[in-house]
Parts: sequence; structure tokens; C-alpha cells
Amino acid sequence: MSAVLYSYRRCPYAMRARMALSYSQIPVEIREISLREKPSSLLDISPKATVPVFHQGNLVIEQSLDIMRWAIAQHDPDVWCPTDLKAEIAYLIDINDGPFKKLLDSYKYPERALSKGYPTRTEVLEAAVELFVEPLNQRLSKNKFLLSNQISLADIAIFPFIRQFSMVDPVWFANSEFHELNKWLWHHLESPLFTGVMQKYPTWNDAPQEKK
Ligand SMILES: N[C@@H](CCC(=O)N[C@@H](CS)C(=O)NCC(=O)O)C(=O)O
Repeated sequence: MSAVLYSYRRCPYAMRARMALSYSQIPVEIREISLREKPSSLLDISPKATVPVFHQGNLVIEQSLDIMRWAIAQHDPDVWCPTDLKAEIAYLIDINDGPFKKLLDSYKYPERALSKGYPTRTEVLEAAVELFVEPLNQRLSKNKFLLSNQISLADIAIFPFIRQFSMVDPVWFANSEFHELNKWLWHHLESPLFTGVMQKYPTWNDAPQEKK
């Protein structure tokens, strides 16, 4: 039964879902949507209407992490989630998706940060560094990837957010003391897994399909 992923190319959640599906070799039709004008075929299966959403037959998966976990449950050639690392993987992803994502949003949009009580972008940056950037860099000074010398679900789930973080001020990030994190980021940016899921698709529109 053919599978569909409602996606948005630049969305970090959609990126990690596309990477996991690609790694697990799940054939999937990517439907690039407009966030301003979401297609009714998406709203019909997922009224909350965030991307990514995976749809195959009766199965609808509405959270990027659930899509990743479902994908690797189908096929996981490099063992992205070894049993003994499960808890630590979940712990890192929780920090990423929770407090780090909040700081990242404030760092990207400083006017919103002001309204949340962070006086300056610099303070937001300092908080993000202390919470996540520095600890990740430390981990990477011990191992090639975040948990070990093997890539894990945590690397792929977190990478699109560190990419976004680095892009707020690329010169600062590249010249920062976080050499290991820079190296790790570039490893993923240049990986066939990432470049392979960043191809461009025309925006999906239900109507022309229905006319067929
Ligand atoms: N918890 C969701 C978050 C997904 C999410 O927030 N995606 C954003 C795009 S990056 C979105 O669809 N936002 C809805 C909108 O902008 O209307 C997941 O992990 O899949």
C-alpha cells in the first residue's frame, strides 16, 4: 500500500522524518505543502495540521518522532536505537524538542524573546549554549556521534535543530569554540542521507489530482 508524507522542505521536524524514512528504505510519496494553504487531504486525516504527517492505509502518524520510530521499527540496518541507549536517546531528544526548541525560537525571533522575559538575544544564546550546545559539544569530543561512535536516532532527530541554530548566525557558530559540534553538523549536512531528502518538490495541490 503506497505511503504519503505531508512535508515541508525546510521544517526541521519534517527533515528528520524524511531522513528516517529514507534510511529505512520506506517508499513514500513526498507531498510538499504550503503552510498557509494546507491541502484538504491533509486536514481530513490530521486536523491539527502540522507537518510531517505520514499516511499509509489506515495508519496516520502525526508526530515526527513517532514517524522516525515507526520507520526504524520496519528496517534498522545500522541499529539507530540500541536497547542499552534507549533511555539516553530519549533524554537528549526531550531536551532538544522541549527547552532547546523554545530557546531556539527565541534566538531566531528576538522580538518574541523580549516578550517572554529574555532581555537580549545574547542572553538567549547563552542559555541555549549552557543547556545544550556545550553539552553536545562535550559528548562529541568523546565519541564521533552523540551517544557512541555509531550514529543513533538522537543524532538524526537533533541535527536539523542544530542546523537551524547554526544558521541564525553562521559566522558566530563557525568561529565558536564548539569545534566538535561544527564537525558533526558538517558531517550530516554533507551526508547523502540529508542531501537526498532536501530535493525540491512542487507544492502539492489536491485539486489537479482529483480531476485525474
Ligand atoms: N510536534 C510536531 C511539530 C511539527 C511542527 O510544529 N511543524 C511545523 C512546521 S516546522 C508546522 O507544521 N507548523 C504548522 C503551521 O505552521 O501552520 C512534530 O514533531 O511533528
